[in-house]
Amino acid sequence: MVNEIFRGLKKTREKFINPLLDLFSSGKLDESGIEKAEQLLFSADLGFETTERIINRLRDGKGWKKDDDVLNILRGELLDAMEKVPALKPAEGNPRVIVVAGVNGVGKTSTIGKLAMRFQTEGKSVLLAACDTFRAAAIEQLELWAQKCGVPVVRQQMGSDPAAVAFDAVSSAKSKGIDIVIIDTAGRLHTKKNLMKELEKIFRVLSTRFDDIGLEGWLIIDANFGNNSIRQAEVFVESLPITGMIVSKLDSTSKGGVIIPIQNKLNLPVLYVGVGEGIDDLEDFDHRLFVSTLLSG
Ligand SMILES: Nc1nc2c(ncn2[C@@H]2O[C@H](COP(=O)(O)OP(=O)(O)O)[C@@H](O)[C@H]2O)c(=O)[nH]1
Ligand SMILES: [Mg+2]
Repeated sequence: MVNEIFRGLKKTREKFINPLLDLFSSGKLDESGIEKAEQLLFSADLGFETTERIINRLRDGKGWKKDDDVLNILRGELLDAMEKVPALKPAEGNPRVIVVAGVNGVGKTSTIGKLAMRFQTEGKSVLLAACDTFRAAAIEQLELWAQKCGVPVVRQQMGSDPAAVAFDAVSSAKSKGIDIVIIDTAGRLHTKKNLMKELEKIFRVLSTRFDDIGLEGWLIIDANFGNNSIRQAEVFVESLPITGMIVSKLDSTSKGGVIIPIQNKLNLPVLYVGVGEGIDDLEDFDHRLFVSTLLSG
């Protein structure tokens, strides 16, 4: 079976692992070869620490290395880096309430549609909350995804208080016995400070008004931003109780390696990856599968 993460990582593999293997199969690993390897690793956005460790290991062996040796070194270092990251502990309580955050355009609303579909196929009932009240189009876009999945949406007028919409949504989910509420949020307001205040308020209102829900914050990160996404993500993680991340658009970038420094720098797990624009284009993130796919040339 061809797994979808394979398709998602196609561009990253083409740009990074194939040239790397070409480099080593061509013969001697001299200093200029090592420099080229270093550039390739940097260009895949694996992050400074992991790149340096791999380069040091390649230097250690001195001279020529076979493809297999290089692959083993890469595999070992990449797995090591990923295994340091803690797994998600889903919050206890009912319903499970997932606040989805991230900058404008990263794929929050689409990912929510994909998650709604997935949770339903896992036998859970789902309700969506349209808390990006900054743009009318955002509410309509969420409604379209909800229709595709056949799940209810709680919404108010454009410009209404997102925390009030979130409160209504959780109240409605409780009265209907719904398992999971997914909250869509704005990625852009007049200022970044306003955005963080708005998101903080959603968490604050939900956690003070409902003491029995399982409240989580998931951050969506666009893989296309590469290493620049890390600073962006830190702003959210510093202000909000983020517990897990989803990396979107793995299919449209050669920077898929960025998942490694994203997890390490933020010390948070990547839960799923987006591999396309369709409703089924969301894959569980399994770090072993990720590494073996990345290195399968
Ligand atoms: N190729 C690709 N495009 C995606 C993926 N996820 C979202 N998109 C696209 O990214 C754009 C912005 O998505 P949207 O969900 O509106 O982002 P939001 O502003 O964060 O809510 C849309 O055109 C989506 O179709 C993905 O995994 N792969
Ligand atoms: Mg949106």
